[in-house]
Amino acid sequence: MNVRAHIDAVHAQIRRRDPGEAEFHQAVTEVLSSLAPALERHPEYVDTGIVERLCEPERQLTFRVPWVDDDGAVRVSRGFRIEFSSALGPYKGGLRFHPSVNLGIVKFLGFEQIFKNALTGMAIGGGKGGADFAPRGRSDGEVMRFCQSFMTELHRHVGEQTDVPAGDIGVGAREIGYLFGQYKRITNRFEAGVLTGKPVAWCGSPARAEATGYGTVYFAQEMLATRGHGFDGRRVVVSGCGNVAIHAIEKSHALGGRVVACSDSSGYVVDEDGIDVELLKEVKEVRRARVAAYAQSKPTARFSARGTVYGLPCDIALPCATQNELDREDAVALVKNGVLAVAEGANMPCTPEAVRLFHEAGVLFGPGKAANAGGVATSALEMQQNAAREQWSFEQTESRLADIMRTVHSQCRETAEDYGGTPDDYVLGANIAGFLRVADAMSAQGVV
Ligand code: NDP
Ligand code: 2IT
Repeated sequence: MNVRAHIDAVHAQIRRRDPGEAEFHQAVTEVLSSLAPALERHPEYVDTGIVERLCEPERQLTFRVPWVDDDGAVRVSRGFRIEFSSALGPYKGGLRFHPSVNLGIVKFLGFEQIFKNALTGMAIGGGKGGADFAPRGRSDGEVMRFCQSFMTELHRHVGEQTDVPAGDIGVGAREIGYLFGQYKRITNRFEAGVLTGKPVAWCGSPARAEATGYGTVYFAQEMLATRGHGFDGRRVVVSGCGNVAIHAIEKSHALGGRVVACSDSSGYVVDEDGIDVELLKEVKEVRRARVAAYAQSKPTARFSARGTVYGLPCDIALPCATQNELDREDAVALVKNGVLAVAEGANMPCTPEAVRLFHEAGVLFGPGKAANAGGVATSALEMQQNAAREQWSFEQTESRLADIMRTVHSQCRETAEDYGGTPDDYVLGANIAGFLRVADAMSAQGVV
């Protein structure tokens, strides 16, 4: 069969079978639009239905999560776990707790995770999960009861050799702790490797909390170096102010950049002195307050409830909040202001139109599945440490992370060139390199 017709047929089937899953359709379209050169070179992948199989999760779970709030009222949230692909290892990917979570969003995240995890070169399959539960404004007791109820169902589907969740939006060390405690209680097993992102004090990996943000900056640094640039003296804007954003800011500063803005869903702060990371951590992680509280504590900073960080002049932009947050208008502003590089710390934060504008303008663009792969790669290092009952030093783990990011970067460039693109086409390179590793394993394992 003609490759384009094959890709179109897979697309049509997804649109027919999975109506309304807009983010999943978007993620699939982005990957499939890169795959024609790979399938032309490997017609056996067409004959064995690799693409069609990859677009259908091996298993998808939705479940009721009942819990009792502090007023004694019963609440019912909806939980998800999408076990997308186990071709390369146990399902691996985070849990997102956010009111926007639905099947299409979890499937998009799980689909991306397959290729991201393959790119890291580690033995991890792809999965994702979460719930439409909003931790913001909830007491510790409510979050604990929710996590316990969530794990009471999830425990029968996960395991260190089966499926290994971690954090994502709304799930950090606190939630991982409560989830782990309930898993341990139900199973009567201290199975350290069943979850990653654990605190360093009990079986977590040094540098896991930092890994996604640091890795994104390493990836951006590698892209910039191909044009003789670096972070030193550069103006940087970061969206979000959660786990990924905070550590992206920290590493940008360590490399000599100046991050002048960051945001949350209520607005953004500008601080021409450079964002004070310790203050931001205190605001977000200790006080659990909104980003506006940063501006109230810092005389050089101002808060704006309107507009985005992308309207500010900058050399480097690191979107680290959520999907589709950087749209056409933002991309136009960034290009007009002469941005050199955009690296996605979040998953799919740039709309397809924005990505096209970056390509047309020759802006270096690192797609999330490559640029933010350092988080899950360090999760795989955490699994490795747990299996060996070891704990490495921060320096040793960070140095492994830096090596992995350099390899992901060079793999994207080499693959893009090998398959007819320019080396700067990181989207093409990431999609094909990730796909080939998974497709090769699937071919060897038969039609399963
Ligand atoms: P956090 O929950 O720590 O932080 C999320 C940040 O994004 C917050 O500042 C939040 O603001 C903002 N945000 C979330 N949803 C929205 C929205 N709908 N509109 C505007 N802002 C929003 O999550 P992480 O930092 O862990 O995750 C950020 C991104 O990075 C996500 O796309 C995630 O999938 C991705 N990622 C995370 C990895 C990890 O290791 N944690 C690994 C790889 C990717 P507010 O508080 O106002 O909602
Ligand atoms: O999107 C992601 O890669 C994550 N949220 C991290 C997944 C993980 O298993 O560490």
